[in-house]
Amino acid sequence: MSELKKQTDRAMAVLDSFQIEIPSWGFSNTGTRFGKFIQSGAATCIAEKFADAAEVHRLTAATPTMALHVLWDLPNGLADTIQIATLSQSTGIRAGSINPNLFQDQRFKHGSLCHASAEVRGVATEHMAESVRIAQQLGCRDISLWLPDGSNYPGTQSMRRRIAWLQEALFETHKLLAPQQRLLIEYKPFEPAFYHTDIADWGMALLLARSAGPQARVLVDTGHHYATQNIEQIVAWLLHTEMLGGFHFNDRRFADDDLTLGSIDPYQVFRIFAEIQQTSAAELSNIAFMVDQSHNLKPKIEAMVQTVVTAQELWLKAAILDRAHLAELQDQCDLVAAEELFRSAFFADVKPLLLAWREERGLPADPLQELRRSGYMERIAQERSHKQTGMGSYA
Ligand code: PSV
Ligand code: MN
Repeated sequence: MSELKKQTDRAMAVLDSFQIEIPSWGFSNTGTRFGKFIQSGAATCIAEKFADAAEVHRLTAATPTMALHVLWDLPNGLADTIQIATLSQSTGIRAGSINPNLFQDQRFKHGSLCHASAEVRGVATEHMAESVRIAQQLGCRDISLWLPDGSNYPGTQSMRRRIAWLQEALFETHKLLAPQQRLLIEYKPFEPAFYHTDIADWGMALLLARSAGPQARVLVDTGHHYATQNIEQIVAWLLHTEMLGGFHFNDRRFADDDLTLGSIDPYQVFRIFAEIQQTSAAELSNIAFMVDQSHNLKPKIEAMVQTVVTAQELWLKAAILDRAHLAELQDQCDLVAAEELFRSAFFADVKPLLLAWREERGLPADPLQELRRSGYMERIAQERSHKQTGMGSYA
């Protein structure tokens, strides 16, 4: 078999198995804290979110699941799972991770699972339980928790007592998981609180996951780090300790900017992917790849397709890295040769391989161009423009 044929076959398998979950909130009108720009084609209901997700999957064949946020997508909780299951059937898009929402209820102003009041902690813990029930009803593996709790001013909260409350709540939630389910714990060092957040970094998330129980793992959102932090090293540690549950991908320059994956620093995504690809296929299936972006300025579906295609390209670049050769060069401490080998995979043009895969799988050669050609965006803009009610202003 020729080298080229071998490489192409391998690329086919790599792309076949690469799937990335897209978020329901990436299709509706969202904004910055200064305001919203309303898009006439933005999804206005859960049915439209499923339709848009199906369009992304039709074009890329890489997004069979959509993450759901409980209060945004299932405002009536468990009762809404019937509608979700029907939409899932009709669109072919499965419900993905279930995201509890502990940041909208007025009672959570000073915290949810970490609130000083046992009564409020109880309300939050019950929301976690409802999220587990929703996930069970929909056959979803992951309950993906991001905790907005924290404080803005030194001395106003006991960080220490809050650790214990949080451990207890996560332990209680973990008890409810079915055997194949997981609790993913996402960390973030800022926002909405700015003095301390209760799960500020991967170390805290790891310790909390450990104390919650064996089905808890850490979720890495690439936008949730201090500037210059070495995210691939965090990934290496989490892989090594078998505690990596998944990712929320997005790009940033400053904070949690929600920019398109790879738009600012594609090399960082490559480095993360290269780290992940050193794991076994079994371990890989335990890592949930998800996008956490909601585009305020770019057209939403275009931005999502652009994201997925970029992820596929970078994943493929990481896959063609000659790992065995790299290991030899590392052992020899041949710095320049090792770095060049690493960089050459990043700079390789994988577009022909992606194109070959798309042709073989009967997919559009250029998903973005096909999206424009299909007229989908014009159609939804026409159908939905009169339904856009979102307020544009901040205050
Ligand atoms: C918080 O910034 C976060 O990353 C969490 O994952 C939330 O669920 C999501 O964003 C909401 O947009
Ligand atoms: Mn996130």
